[in-house]
Amino acid sequence: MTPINIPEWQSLVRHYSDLKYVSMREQFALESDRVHDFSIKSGDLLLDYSKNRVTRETMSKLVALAESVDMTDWIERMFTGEAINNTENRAVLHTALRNRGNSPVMVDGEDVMPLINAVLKQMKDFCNSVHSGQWLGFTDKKITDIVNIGIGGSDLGPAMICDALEPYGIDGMSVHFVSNVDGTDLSTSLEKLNPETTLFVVASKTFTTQETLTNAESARAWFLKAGAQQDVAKHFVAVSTNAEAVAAFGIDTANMFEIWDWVGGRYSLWSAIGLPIALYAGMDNFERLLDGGHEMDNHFRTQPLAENMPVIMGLLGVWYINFFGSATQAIVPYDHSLARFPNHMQQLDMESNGKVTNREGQRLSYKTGPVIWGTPGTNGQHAYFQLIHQGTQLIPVDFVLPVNSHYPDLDHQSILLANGLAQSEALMKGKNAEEVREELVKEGYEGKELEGLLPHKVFPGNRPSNTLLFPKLTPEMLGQLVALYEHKVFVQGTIWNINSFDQWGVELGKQLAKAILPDIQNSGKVAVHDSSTTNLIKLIRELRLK
Ligand code: G6Q
Repeated sequence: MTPINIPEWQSLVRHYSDLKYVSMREQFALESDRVHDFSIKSGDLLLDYSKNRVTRETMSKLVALAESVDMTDWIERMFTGEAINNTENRAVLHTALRNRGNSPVMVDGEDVMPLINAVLKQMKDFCNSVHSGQWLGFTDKKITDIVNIGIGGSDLGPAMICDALEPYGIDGMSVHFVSNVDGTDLSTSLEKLNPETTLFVVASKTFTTQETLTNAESARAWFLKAGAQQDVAKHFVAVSTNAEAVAAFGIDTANMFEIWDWVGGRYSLWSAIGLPIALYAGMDNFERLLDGGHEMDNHFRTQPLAENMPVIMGLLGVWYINFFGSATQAIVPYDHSLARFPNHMQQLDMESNGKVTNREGQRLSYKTGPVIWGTPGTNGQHAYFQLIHQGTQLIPVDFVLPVNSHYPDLDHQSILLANGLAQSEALMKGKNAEEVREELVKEGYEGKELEGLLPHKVFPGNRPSNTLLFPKLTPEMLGQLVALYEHKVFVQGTIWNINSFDQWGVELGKQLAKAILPDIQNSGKVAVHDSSTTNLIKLIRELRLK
């Protein structure tokens, strides 16, 4: 299936040529109910998508496109455990991990809910024993520091959530994330820690990832400078699908938390990969996160496409990427604790939809996933917002705005919110030449000086954004937000007819480094590479101090 050939896509092509010069500013002036028509609520979460380059006709054409690719059917196929990850012949069931209704979800004739519930129970018991002090370190001291060793999907999601749940952190418990094989990451984390009170969670779905195993081995060597071999069991637990490799590493499989091949790495924070979250913020709060994810799942599965938040966000993205030619999408949370939210979204989206081949294996002739990036507001305003306002590229922005702060004593929230709203308003409206002239005259400019400055102060406007507004960043809300973006990515993958759930590009990186490692470590003949790589290997050998 090639979406660009279907009549609904072609109809959007024609519609785009009519609409590309329509100004949102004028639309707002003419349409008093624009906000009402272009917003969706799911629980306490509001999506205002009125500041987009769309009309009612655009939205109905986009929804018709979603219908033409059988979106509702695809959603159901995912939720019911069909092997929609066709290149790996796997189901895609992150939604089952947060299926709080506990209705059966079948994979190959087996209901996976009992498996999921058993691991949740294991996590709960483990967290209780760590928090109550029943589980003690080798010198009978309470655990105070959790170190998660993992990378990619086994790091970014839980790290982002732990940052965001900082106000919910259990007293006396700290969490650290070590992912990079650069020794700096592990060394600087361990520097501050006491082996007697540190618990390592080695998180790897495959338990073969070079970076994670290297860091885990070095962490164990660090631990063994203080403790003995038999003490390792009290300080190392694992999360994996691979019990054999966990045992071979020396971790007691009784202290292993199972995940399954139908959980993709970047979708795994809801599984035992979320153990550091539960250890840091408590199992209750981890379950509240699952509740939020489940609420968004219910919305996604039951709402009509035209009132379905992930569907609408996904379609708007397609509109900009494939019709306006946008290459990137900014996600800007106006909440400092969401600093790593754009990073997680970057992996989620770019690893899922960074594809050039359709489900049937044919090369695509249209664009797929955008570059996802962003940092918290207001910091971004003093950096890259210049390009979003006045640059030559169209960059849609998602503004993520919690109304209330977890730190209300400092009366900063109104300023923060005012900034977020001001940016989206300015991007939409821009500032035309007359307005700039009026301003400059008021400031005392005239003549040549005024005319010279004027064009530089004009803002084209008509730059799209979504606003996601909610009362406060609770665990439930965080769950809703992450699930919203997960489903948005799936919606786009479905429109583009790609498999959003494999990641051969990541696998390639894992293979390539292993092939070059012997050339870096050994002094013998360098294997055959391109001349640039061979020369760089030789230089590295010369420059290395040991
Ligand atoms: C995620 C990717 C990738 C993966 C890491 C870590 O979807 O597959 O980021 O999570 O490569 O893999 P392991 O968990 O197997 O160590």
